Amino acid sequence: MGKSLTYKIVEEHLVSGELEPGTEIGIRVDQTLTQDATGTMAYLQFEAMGVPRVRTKLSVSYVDHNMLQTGFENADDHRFLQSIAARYGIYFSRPGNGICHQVHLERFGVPGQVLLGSDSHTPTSGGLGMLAIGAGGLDVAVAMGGGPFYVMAPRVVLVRLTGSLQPWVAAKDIIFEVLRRQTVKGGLGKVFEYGGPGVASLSVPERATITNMGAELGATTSVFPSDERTREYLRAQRREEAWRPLAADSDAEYDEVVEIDLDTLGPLIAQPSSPDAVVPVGDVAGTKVVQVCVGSCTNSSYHDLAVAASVLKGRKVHPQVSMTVTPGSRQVFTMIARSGALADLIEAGARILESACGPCIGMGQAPPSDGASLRTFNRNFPGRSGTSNDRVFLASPEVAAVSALRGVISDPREFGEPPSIELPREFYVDDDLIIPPADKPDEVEIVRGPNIKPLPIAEPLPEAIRGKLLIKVGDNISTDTILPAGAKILPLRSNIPAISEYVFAYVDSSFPQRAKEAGASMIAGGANYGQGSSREHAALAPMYLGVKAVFAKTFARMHHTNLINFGILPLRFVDEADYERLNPGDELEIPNVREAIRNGHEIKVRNLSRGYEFTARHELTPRQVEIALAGGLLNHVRSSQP
Ligand code: MIC
Ligand code: SF4
Repeated sequence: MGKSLTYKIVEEHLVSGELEPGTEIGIRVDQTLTQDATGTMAYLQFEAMGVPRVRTKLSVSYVDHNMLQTGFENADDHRFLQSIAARYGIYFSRPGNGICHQVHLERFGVPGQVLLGSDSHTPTSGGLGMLAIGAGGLDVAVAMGGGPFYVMAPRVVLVRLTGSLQPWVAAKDIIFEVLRRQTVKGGLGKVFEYGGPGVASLSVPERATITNMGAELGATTSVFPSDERTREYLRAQRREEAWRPLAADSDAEYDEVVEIDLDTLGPLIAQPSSPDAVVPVGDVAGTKVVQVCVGSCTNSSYHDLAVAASVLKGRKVHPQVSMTVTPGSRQVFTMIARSGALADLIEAGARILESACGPCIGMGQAPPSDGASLRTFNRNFPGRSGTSNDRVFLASPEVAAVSALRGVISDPREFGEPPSIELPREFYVDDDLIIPPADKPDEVEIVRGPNIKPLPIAEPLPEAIRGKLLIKVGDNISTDTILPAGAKILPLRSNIPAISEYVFAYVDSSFPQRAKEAGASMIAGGANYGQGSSREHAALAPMYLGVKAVFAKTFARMHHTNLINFGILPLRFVDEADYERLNPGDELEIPNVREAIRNGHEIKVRNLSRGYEFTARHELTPRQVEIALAGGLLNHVRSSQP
């Protein structure tokens, strides 16, 4: 039987376990990336491990999220990150150089290598044939120290593309179609591997849009073959030597096959407030929009911005619409400036933002009350834009640009001739904003501002856990709900005591206070609890507030790992009726929990307030049981050091 591309790359990197779906494997990591909002913690953790220099082939630290400098915090963090990078052998991509995923694709991604990044959209580099996986900062810190990355051996889904994209239909519509069919829960434990004759028609930036937004499936990652298009892209980046051809065997077998005929695919749109609430654009055409944003790591390539510019050229953005455009990198910014596309955007009335995440993470440009916003981004979880009760639609740059002119959501096929964009044969290459590590690392002083507080560490798991159930939430709760981002909260990412005041801020602002009063507490959630971002703060801050266990119907992959890494037990309801029976305020007890998690997967939980017992289940691997017993990964790593 032939092999999938995914398994070929995994096999080349396998250091422990067997390729049996659902069992844990350890893989060697070639490259890591961090961004500033997760990076400060990741580097504090790396420092705590006492490793003198990164042991990867390449590690890059980006600054792209916390860009607004409304106080000293973000600027201080940037200096800390720059000094840490110089000291420990890490490349530092300065603020202004671009969004981590876009820059990594352009300048560092290597087909066939494994990339681990402390950001859920790390799979962007899967567009180049990398196995690129998002994880919590602590897992990335361990990988920087030379440790393997542990993950469940995935099931592999072939997304077989036939035909070619029709005018006005974009790569974004392909991933929307996958999301429409598979939903935000459908990707758990799976890698989405793209193949079929339609692949050759897609450029690397288009492929990267698809693998980027594959994160919204909850998938482990997504990957494209490395072919002549990949070679062409790397050549344009003056990195052809990084190319190697990679593909699945022609007789490869897959766990599942999804067929998409590009000839029949039309423009799609995700409605508020979930990336899988996908319908044809025509279904919501005519809906008034007051904001249109083009950018984010999903759609900020030269191609994306050139498409928007060519639609807007010689026309004006609708007077009721505020339109922003964000180039994904300095490379893209320079290229649209040189090609004239930037002038077309400015003349049309678009507001040009610096190369960063910006509105995607609520760093400015929160939409007005009751106004719909249309964005080319990847996520529209409730409140993520920075406005509560927001109404955010997600769509391609084509749909966004046409809608910005008309002031209402529009099917671009009614607009006329589609833009025809040729990718330049050579991209603008200038790595001056990427600072290599210091030649004399011992002389580098780490700069620590007052916002950088020491890492809180959990206690080893006690013999029994007892605590109050503080909150019960529904299905698909994202980490944006557990610990929101945005311009006000993000600057506190390196200060856990301060950021913990915002846990569940938009759904129950009394949570932090009640958690502190309770001393020990628990949380109950529905299916796919903790979807979305990799932010380990959504585990760290609850841990700091005394949360000991989270019960849920199912967990999203990264959050499940983050909870274990920070000493909180993730437990699944065996019988979903037990979710219904629990009430906030109930006093719960897990007796003999240390013994119970060692001896099996079933855990008895007592509801002391209402006098009944129910069974929950843990899905920790034997290695994770040891981590949980130690009170988290840092304790575990330390206790296993000689
Ligand atoms: C996001 O898109 O939600 C983020 C902000 O990039 C996060 C990381 C973070 O919370 O810092 C992610 O995707 O992992
Ligand atoms: Fe940044 Fe948005 Fe991409 Fe996250 S999804 S890395 S916030 S651009």
